Amino acid sequence: TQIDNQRDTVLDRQPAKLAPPPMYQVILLNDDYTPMEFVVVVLQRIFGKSEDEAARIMLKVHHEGRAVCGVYPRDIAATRVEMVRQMAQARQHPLQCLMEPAP
Ligand code: TYC
Repeated sequence: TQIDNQRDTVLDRQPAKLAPPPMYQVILLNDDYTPMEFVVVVLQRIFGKSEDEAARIMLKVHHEGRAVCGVYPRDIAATRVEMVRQMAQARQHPLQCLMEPAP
């Protein structure tokens, strides 16, 4: 029937697999006051980096002004941004963290 055909058309519009979620880069910004060692610890604790990788990212921020710490679905990125802000606030460091849509 016409109704059945309309229903099938709607069902057929569903993709076979879900599209991957939009991804967001979590970015650390440089400042003149946050200790390097604190930034390294943040990258290890919140982003699961090794000490060497954390030091590499910290130095990239220090020299270039910003660097990507990780790329995640929106809610995970937002949670990690908030965790960085809480860690920085707890130690009274001005460390800034933000998220941007991944290109
Ligand atoms: N520029 C800071 C200093 O010289 C170190 C630093 C690195 C701060 C990375 C923030 O996201 C940052 N102590």
